[in-house]
Amino acid sequence: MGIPAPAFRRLYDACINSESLMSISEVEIFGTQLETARKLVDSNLEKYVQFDSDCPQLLADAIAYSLMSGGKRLRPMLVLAAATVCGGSLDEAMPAACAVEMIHTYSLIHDDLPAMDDDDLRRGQPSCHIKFDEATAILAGDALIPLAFEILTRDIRSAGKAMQCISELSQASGACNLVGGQADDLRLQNADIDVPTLEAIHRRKTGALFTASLRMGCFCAGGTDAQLESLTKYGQNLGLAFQVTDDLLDLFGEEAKIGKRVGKDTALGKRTYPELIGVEPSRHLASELRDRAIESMHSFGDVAKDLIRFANFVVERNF
Ligand code: GRG
Repeated sequence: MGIPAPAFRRLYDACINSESLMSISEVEIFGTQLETARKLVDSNLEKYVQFDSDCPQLLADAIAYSLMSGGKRLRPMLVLAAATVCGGSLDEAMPAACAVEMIHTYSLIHDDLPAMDDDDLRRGQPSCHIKFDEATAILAGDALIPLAFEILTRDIRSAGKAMQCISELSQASGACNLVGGQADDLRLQNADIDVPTLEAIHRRKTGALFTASLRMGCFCAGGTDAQLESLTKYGQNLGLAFQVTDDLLDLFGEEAKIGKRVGKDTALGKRTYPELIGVEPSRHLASELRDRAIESMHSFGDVAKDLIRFANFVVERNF
């Protein structure tokens, strides 16, 4: 093995430092796949942010700054992996992979704004409104939303599949999911909430985009209803496992590794799983949700290996 690329290095550290369910060779394989997929997604995203001269340079720079600033590309990877397990190609799923990353990036830009979570650091770099200014950051986020739907409309070759993806992504990012989850997250800061309320926030704020990524991959590949149902279950459990892990990282993570401020949730009065149910029960819950996600992959057989590795990675990551 050569010198590991940064994301691979961090994955490798994460797995050998913990009681990993992945063997070292599995980590090596998955790490290489992660890097390869990330580069492929990045090169496609890069093409989508070449605007013509009607787009003001400052706006184009802010969009490219946030989109190309080294995200893990987990949602695009889910799109591509779901398409693969359903027998489709990476090419036909790539527009959906890029579109979901654009929606995710817009949500991060807006989430970092002073009116929301007021964060000055994102992906290890100054947040968009710190690097540029608040108005430019709002507009950069705004511009990513129609761009995502433009790509789905134009670049998914079958009109039927394009419609399925547009419907899926618009629902997952709308008032009853991403935006609604965010609204409740802000509204309920410092409130005395219970576990079902916390779960409902995360299901909408985080889980919906994970699930939509998998479902879009399935649509692009022309998957069956049974495949769609299994991928949906996987996404719902994985989305929550991701969030419980994120809460633990907010407590125990290292700023340099996770690329954002540690302890921010508590400082903002946000309720987290460790706070509501305790640290060890949170770790246990994350593993249980991961196991449930993996269980729904069994019907796919060997071809679902990547999604199983992915689920292990989500709860074992340290970034
Ligand atoms: C502004 C409508 C709107 C929504 C914002 C995304 C979001 C909702 C809030 C971000 C705060 C947060 C910590 C959410 C929990 C999970 C999450 C989305 C983490 C970031 O996703 P990663 O780890 O990020 O995939 P990268 O940088 O790797 O893309």
